[in-house]
Amino acid sequence: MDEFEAQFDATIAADQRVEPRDWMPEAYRRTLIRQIAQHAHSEIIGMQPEGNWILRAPSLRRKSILLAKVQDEAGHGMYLYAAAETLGVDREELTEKLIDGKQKYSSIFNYPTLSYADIGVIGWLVDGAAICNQVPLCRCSYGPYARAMIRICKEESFHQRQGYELLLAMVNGTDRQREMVQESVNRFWWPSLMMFGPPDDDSPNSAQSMEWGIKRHTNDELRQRFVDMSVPQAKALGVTFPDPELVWNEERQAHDYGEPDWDEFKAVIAGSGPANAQRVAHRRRAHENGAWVREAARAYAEKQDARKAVAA
Ligand code: BYC
Repeated sequence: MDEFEAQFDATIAADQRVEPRDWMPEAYRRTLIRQIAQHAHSEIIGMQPEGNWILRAPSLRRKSILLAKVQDEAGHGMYLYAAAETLGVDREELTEKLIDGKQKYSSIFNYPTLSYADIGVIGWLVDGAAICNQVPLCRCSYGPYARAMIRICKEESFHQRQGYELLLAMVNGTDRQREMVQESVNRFWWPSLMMFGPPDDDSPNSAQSMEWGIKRHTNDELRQRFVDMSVPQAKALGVTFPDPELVWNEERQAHDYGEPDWDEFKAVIAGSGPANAQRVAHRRRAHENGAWVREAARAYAEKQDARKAVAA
């Protein structure tokens, strides 16, 4: 075992990729399963708040953009479940854990979408935060996760642009449309900052995940990057963030900003957010309604196997 462990340590030290065939410490495998499963669940649950507006999109153009985006999120979930399966877990098992409330998904999707401006703000801020967090994951030490992230990040960039483009159209519209954008930004700013996870001194997993090359930056580093990136974009849109402490710090060459409400964050990830129960119940219903598809696929695969066995 020592020889295997030395090989694993050398792979990490040389910044090379660990592949499914390689030996890996059990805790490394468990951490990856936890993070990749949560990430996959987030993509799938993340379809709900935006899917809520597909039938009410204001034009055919907006509807086709939104449909494409929501379908992309389903695809991201599939790449990620496939990456998790290379670690020896089954997609079915992960889905069961999600709908039984035993595995988490991103806090952000427990907030409701109340207006069409939310579609733009989710694209701009939520996908923007996702890109900040996920681009470094393209260099994650586990090969299948890193490769899935490359494709996901390309699509997330399109998602972010479509959100910003929608907001540009709205802020160049009527006063009422500008108010809708500002109202939505007010609701989504703090939850977007929470997407990066708890502050570094309250993040139990960061140090080990960074040692293993799973995470490349701390939660606070990425949150800071996101704040600095978003401020000029808000200025260009003519909106403000609901944070009186947000100010440029010349010495740090970065923005100072206020503290998110970490009690709210803890309540949301513990299942008491505004939409947790609804999100999980909807996912459970969709899973149950899809049972016949899984049964049919299994029956078809069995029939194919039986035919092959007869032919052999
Ligand atoms: N929400 O030690 P920490 C998307 C949990 S999808 C819920 O810092 P870690 C998109 C954390 O899991 C966005 N839980 O953890 C889709 C841990 O609990 P457990 C999803 C959170 O793992 C559709 C505990 O708090 N992105 O972009 O080192 C439409 C302590 O935290 C959250 C990903 O999943 C949270 N926000 O760091 C549009 C990215 N934050 O597991 C967009 C991949 C923390 O010990 N994941 N927790 O019970 C990551 O990069 C890391 O897992 C995190 C957390 C930075 C999120």
